[in-house]
This record gives sequence, C-alpha cells and structure tokens, in this order.
Amino acid sequence: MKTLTFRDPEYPEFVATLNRRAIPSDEVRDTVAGIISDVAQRGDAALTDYARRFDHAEFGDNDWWVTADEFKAAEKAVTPETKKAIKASLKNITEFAKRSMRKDWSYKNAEGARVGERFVPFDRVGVYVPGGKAPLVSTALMTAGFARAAKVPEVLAATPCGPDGRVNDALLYALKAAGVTEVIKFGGAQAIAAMALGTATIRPVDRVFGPGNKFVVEAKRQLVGAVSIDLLPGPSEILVLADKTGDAKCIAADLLAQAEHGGDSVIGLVTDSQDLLDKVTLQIELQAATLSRGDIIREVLEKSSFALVVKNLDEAVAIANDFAPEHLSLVVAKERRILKRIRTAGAIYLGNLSPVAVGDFLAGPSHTLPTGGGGRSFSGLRADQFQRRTSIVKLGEKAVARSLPHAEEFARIEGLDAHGRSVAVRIEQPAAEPAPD
Ligand code: HSO
Ligand code: ZN
Repeated sequence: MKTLTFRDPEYPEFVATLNRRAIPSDEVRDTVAGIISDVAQRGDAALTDYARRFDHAEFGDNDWWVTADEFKAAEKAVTPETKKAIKASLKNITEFAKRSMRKDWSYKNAEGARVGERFVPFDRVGVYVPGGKAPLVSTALMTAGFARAAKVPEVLAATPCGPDGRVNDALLYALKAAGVTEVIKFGGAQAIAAMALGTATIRPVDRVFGPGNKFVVEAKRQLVGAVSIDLLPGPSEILVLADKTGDAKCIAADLLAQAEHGGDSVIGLVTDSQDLLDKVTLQIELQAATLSRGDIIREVLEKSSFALVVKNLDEAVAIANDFAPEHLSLVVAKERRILKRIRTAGAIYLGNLSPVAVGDFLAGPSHTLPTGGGGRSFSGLRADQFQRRTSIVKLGEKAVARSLPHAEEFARIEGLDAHGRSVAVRIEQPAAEPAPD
C-alpha cells in the first residue's frame, strides 16, 4: 500500500495523480474498434469465434441462448437460502426504483400553452453482467431489477459462460427473478457490440446497461450513437475518509472487500490520524491473510492502493472530490458537516456501521456506479434511465396569439420566415372568398 503523509516531499505530486480522467489506452481503443467492426460485419460468426478465443466456449448454430430448461434446472439447483437472499435484495431494489421513477407532468407556460413531459419504458434494453472472476449475481439484480421496475417489456442479458457452456445457477435464477426475457452467453466487447448492433439471431436493443472490464467499458463508449448507454462503470473502487473515530477493523474490512474484485480496482484511505492509519495497515495485514482471494487482494494492495495522512479534514474533502470515488466511506465525528461538502462520489456510506458490501448486495441503490474519476460527470445507475422521455406541447387560440409576436421576432432574427408564417397562419382570419364573377 502506498503510504504517505502530507510532510513527505512526494506527497503533492502523488495527490495530483488522484485527480483522474479516464482515457482509454490506444491499445484498448484499437482492440475494441476491431471487435466492433468484426461483429458488425460477420455477426454471429464473429461472436462464436470470440467465445472460443476468450471464453474457451464452443457454440454451434444459434445455441448461445440460455434455454427454458436451463432456467428450470437453475431454479432447482439453487438453495432456499440463495433464493431468500436474492428475493430480499430484489425487494429493496424494486422499492428504491419506484421512488426514483419519473412521472408525467405538465403546466401552462407564460403564453398559456400546455407543456409537459411524458415517460415511457424503453422497448428493449440490454444488460451486461460480468462473469470472469466471480458470478456477479447482485449485478444482475441491480441492472435488470431496475428494468423490471420500469416495466421494460424486453430485457436481453449478456454474460459469458464457462468452457462447458454453462452459466452459474444462482446468476440464472437471479436474471429470471429480475425479469430478463432473453440471455446470451457472450461476454466482453463483442457482447456489447451484439446487443447494440444486433446480428442475424440477436435483435438489437435501444440502450445498453451494466458494468464490465476495460474492454466492455470502451465498447459501450464507442457504440454511443448506435445506442445510448447508462454510464461507464469500470473496476470497483473505494475511498475511506476517516478521522480518529474510524474503526480500523471495519475500515480495513471495507478496503479489502473492494480489493477482492481485483483487476484494476483501486482502494484508498485518507485520514488526519496517523494512529488510525497505522491501525488500519495492521488490520489489513491480519485480515488479508485469512481471506480466500489473498493473491488478488495482494496484487491490488501492491499496484493500486494508497493511504494518506492529510493535514486536516478540509484537505481530505478536497482529495475526495478530486478523486471522485465510486464508493466513499465517510467515518468522521462531524459527519453532517463533511457530508455536505462531498460532491463527486458515486455512493456514500456513513459511519462505522455501514459496510459498502451491503450496498453491493442488497441495500437498494444500484451498485452500478461511475469509476475512474467518472463521478465528476456521471451519476450511478437509476431506474429512470430505463424510461424514455418525450416533451409534449399543446396550444389553444389564445396561446398562439400570445406566442406570435415572440415567434415572429425569433423568425426575423434567425432569417426563417416560414417558421414565423407557421405560427401566424393559425390565427389569421380566413382570406375573404373572391367574389364570383
Ligand atoms: N463492488 C462492485 C459491485 C459488486 N460487489 C458486485 C459484489 N458484487 C462494484 O460496485
Ligand atoms: Zn463489491
């Protein structure tokens, strides 16, 4: 773990690196562009090639779909405890979603025109559920669960399968419980391309959702325009901002929890208490030794973790806002005061008793959150992102008359007289009928 105090000469330079802008490497960009154009040109054939190459999965003709029998078998295979946990999470996700859905509204504007907005669910969406190191069952719930709450009729999920062509049973059960209507066993950038562009067998979707590795994230970025996307959620992150009231055991446990996602995950601690930092460091050592993903965790600890002793909490707040963490755990005596000043975190967890893992699994908000500094520009996934919005305008005679002078003035300024005419024509007296000869 990179550990520095504000007195270290290296400190300012290191702190400056924490203000991140996620720019994909040329290599990732080129690889993904190649995959997208291959899927665009060769469709299903390209998908089966990539599945062979990346997932070591062999597909025959059009057999990449999870079948009704596989869903049934998964339902039988999962334990009652698994079902209970999935249902508990889904219940919270659904309740949370209900409260964030947009509702139709209208009002009369200054000229008396009725204007408003109407919301309808997208017709068909795609959700990506990463496979790889862990079957992210909760991710299925925290994307598709919102789609169900928003009443999206068609939800296509994509998730990679193992070399045996199977998808984890709990994940299949969760996908079904969250209301997905189709599942393809493809992963990576190629799966995003398939959902966005469609192939001979896969109908394209209107919007693509979900987190993934750097190739998945880059594919979403490159395909904006063909589809819309939710946000660009990459590898997990946590920043803990704590003063001496922080519980070292809990803080270390939270840091290790996000570190076990591995890959390019980033974990950090910012505190004004050297004593807390020492205790957290010790706890990390003690706890890491007992965890099953020790190797993955060690790699994150070596490669992308930091602990900083700052001069005061003002500096800690500035660092947190610069870093824009996916998760911020805030453990300070003056919680309300500091909370008000945090502006860029994807999700905030308050106090020693709020484990980020409860948010990861079941609290209600989606754990699909901006990473890599994206919190400055994006917010976490919300159920209303599954709704399409249309504005509506209706004028009566009076509203036309009152709008006309302004409209004619705009038409004059913009040199668009047909626009002006199209308003005036609504209230002109009909031209007198020419007198018969
Ligand atoms: N921490 C991950 C979400 C997750 N954790 C899924 C466990 N399962 C990104 O926020
Ligand atoms: Zn997690």
